[in-house]
Amino acid sequence: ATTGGGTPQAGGGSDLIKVGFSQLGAESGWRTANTESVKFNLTKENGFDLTFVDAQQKQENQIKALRDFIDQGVDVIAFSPVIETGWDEVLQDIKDAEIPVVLVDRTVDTTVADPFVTWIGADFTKEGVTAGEWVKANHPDAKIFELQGTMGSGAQTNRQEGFRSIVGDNVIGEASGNFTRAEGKAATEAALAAYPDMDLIFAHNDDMGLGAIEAIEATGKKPGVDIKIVTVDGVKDGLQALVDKKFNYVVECNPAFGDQLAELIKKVAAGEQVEKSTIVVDEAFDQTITQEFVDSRTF
Ligand code: GYE
Repeated sequence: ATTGGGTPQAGGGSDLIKVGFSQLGAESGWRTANTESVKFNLTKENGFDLTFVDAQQKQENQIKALRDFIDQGVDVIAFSPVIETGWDEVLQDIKDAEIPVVLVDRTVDTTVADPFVTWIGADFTKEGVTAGEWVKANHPDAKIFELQGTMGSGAQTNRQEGFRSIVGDNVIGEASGNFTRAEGKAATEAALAAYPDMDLIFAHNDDMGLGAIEAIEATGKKPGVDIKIVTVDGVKDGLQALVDKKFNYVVECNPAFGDQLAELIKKVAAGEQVEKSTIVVDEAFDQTITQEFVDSRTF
């Protein structure tokens, strides 16, 4: 409740902005850092009454959380959709309840008109292109295995599309590792057997690349040398692997945009005009980064 000039509002009793945030999970270092950044910025001191719910990478959990937010009559709903489709009904219900939606990180594909007020996240297609261009310039004959993120997520479909627009002809195999270290390892074990001549892995995130390192080392091969590894995210563990020369190239995807999110939510709650999208700016790193740089990384 933001209006009323200090008069207590029904149910709220304060001028804090009631925000329901549905996080999709805790699958990766990126996600953990993103959650920390959200919680660090959406505090009472900053004017927010945050309800945070982790969906454990299950869409049904997310839909339930969103319905609970409608029932609670929050001022703003923010959510990171685990996959792109399947939101039509709940988005329509949120719209009917006249609760503004701020889409965070991943994207939706829906038939609902104007399903969200604003979206903040990274340009996943560009991340894939950046990775592809590095491969094309440095390993033009690479035989690539693509370790995909959660199938049907914006981060997977768009990174794949961007990457393949540059080096699609070099991709000899693909499998999903669901953005987790354990599944990335398992998928790489299977790939090492199925595609013995693969010599480069493009992993859609650091965690799956870190799982791939374990699988490669278990066969006696050298990650970063016998099998090159290119990833996306640039969380501390990923950059450490780059300094250790087990990763070859990392395209950044910065998770620490909770401050920008807080500003957006404030404006949306106040009914102010906001940009339809906010792109979080990313860099890319190769093996020339220093240990000091990695040590100073905050996520
Ligand atoms: O790259 C990955 C996480 O949606 C950008 O999700 C996010 C991705 C991120 O699991 O590590």
